[in-house]
Amino acid sequence: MKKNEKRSLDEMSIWPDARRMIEKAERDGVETAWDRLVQQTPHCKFGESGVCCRNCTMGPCRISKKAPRGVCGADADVIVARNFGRFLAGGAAGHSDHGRDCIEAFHAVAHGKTDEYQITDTEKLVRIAEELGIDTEGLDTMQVAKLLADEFFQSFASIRDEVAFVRRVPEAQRERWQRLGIIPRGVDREIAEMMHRTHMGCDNDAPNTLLHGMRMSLADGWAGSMIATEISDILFGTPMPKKSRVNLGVIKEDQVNILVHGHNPIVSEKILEAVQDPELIALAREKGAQGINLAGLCCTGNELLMRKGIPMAGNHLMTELAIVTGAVELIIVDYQCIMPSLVQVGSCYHTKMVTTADKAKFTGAEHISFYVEKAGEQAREMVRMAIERYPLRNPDRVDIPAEPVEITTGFSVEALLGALGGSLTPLIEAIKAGKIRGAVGIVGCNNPKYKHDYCNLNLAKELIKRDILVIVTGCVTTAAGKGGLLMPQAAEMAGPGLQEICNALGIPPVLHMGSCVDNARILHLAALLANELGVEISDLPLAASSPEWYSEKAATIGTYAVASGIYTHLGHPPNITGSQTVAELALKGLDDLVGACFCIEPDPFKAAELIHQRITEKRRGLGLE
Ligand code: SF4
Ligand code: MSK
Repeated sequence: MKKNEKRSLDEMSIWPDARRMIEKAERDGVETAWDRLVQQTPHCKFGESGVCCRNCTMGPCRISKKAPRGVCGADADVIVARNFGRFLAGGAAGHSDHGRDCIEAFHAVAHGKTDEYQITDTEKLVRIAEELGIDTEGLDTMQVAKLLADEFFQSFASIRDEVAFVRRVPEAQRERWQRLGIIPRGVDREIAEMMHRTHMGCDNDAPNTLLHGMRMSLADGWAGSMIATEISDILFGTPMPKKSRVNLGVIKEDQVNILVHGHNPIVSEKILEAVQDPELIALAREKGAQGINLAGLCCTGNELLMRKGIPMAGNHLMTELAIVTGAVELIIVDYQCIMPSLVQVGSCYHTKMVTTADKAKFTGAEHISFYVEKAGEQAREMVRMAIERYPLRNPDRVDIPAEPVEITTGFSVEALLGALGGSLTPLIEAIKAGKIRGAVGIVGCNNPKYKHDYCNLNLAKELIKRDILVIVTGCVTTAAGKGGLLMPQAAEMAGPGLQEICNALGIPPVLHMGSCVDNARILHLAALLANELGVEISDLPLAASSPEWYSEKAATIGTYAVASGIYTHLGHPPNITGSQTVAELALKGLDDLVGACFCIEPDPFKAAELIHQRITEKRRGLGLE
């Protein structure tokens, strides 16, 4: 894009609800991400290729042909690897700090410090505890929970040689990691070590920095994220298949609308309880509304959708547009992927934003420091705040642009096993018979540099046509849902083999497996399949993709997928193209080391072909072609 080049509406988003709200935003004088992208374009080439270093005050240094080394002597390889290492550290820290917050809440429940939350899935609690070597014989629920909370805390520290869930990884793969020196130890240790290595004068060997990038990302996938997922299931229930709805049409004109946004379900689960409080519903009626409507955005939305079937208003690029409907009273956020602009967009309407995490305050928003000990009272306070704002809504500025689309959600690993009759055998048989050629996890975000959801949706459609089962998480969920792919009837769009299996099991060809941290469910499923077949994950006909990614977390997810042996497609490269060494390692060299690498392809149809080829190679390797 050149500077000041504004794209047409059709080029901005594939969705009618988004386009109508972008037009309304323009009319209402509201600036959106698409406007700001124009202001920021063209982007700095040094930054884009990763060769700008700000790691010390002898610089900042920018590498070019004329100046191939920074003041300290670091070349493009070192600078790109360090920048990428820190980028990955941001992602690993985000997921893992979320995981830590979950352990703290779980610890508080186990130690009786709060009765605001309960252990909902005791069967899973005991199963996970036993899986991690805890002897549960004769212990009551809270005793098991205390031991499991301590065990999880250990995965963040430096005291162990490996994080707890490494035991899920196939033996041969663990040996490979051992040889490479990338078995993840404690999450905090790996992140701190990356910050240390990338300080001026430490790790000045790009491949060595990248190896640690993989180790740290593995700590995210197999510990920080996996722990977040497993604890959330234990506290709030393991997701099971259920129906819900998606798009801006889930916002209701005649109700008090509350949107929850961010990633961690600890706040939003209590908001869900509060909106069902009869006193608050009566108060909403007093104010003239028909009731209180709760809907989700991004991954907090995914958490509530998976477990409770709460409808999803939209993904990353829909967050500003949801407010532009003029019908949202309150947006309650926790952390990650929340555009700071939401405060300004809200101020153009009557929408108030409430922040709840002390580590994620937004200037201009109201802050409520959320404590698990008084979660219920605080949640009710927020819902009351939303109700009080309902009379401030201007009906003339309300436009809810779509009818909701039906979706099916809730495919945890446990739910999938349930649908398969309790074992992976039917899935493995279908893969062996070629009815399902393989599986691909399409994960991640939106990015206004792309036509919104064009790649997310078309890649999923193209893969299912080729009999490749698709699993979605994060913001791709909304794309797949709006495109009708999350319903069993979507089997009609799949190839004949996948269609037959979906029809037999009554499942859609695209399965919703959760939020960003729930990519750990995909890792777990891959490990179960590999263990069942006695191979490494890298031998399986699997791939991952993040077509429209934007965040540090998405890069870390991609890196732990690759390091775990899963070929990973990205729509565009991270900022590493300024180093041939780093780029070649990511796109090729890693294949020899960990059995998988990245591939870059902005066109979803070409990407489907690349993924298909890779899956065919893997099938051949297993003697299935
Ligand atoms: Fe420049 Fe080296 Fe300092 Fe980076 S660490 S800013 S390359 S002198
Ligand atoms: S919210 S990381 S935009 S998926 Fe998880 Fe969506 Fe990507 Fe954030």
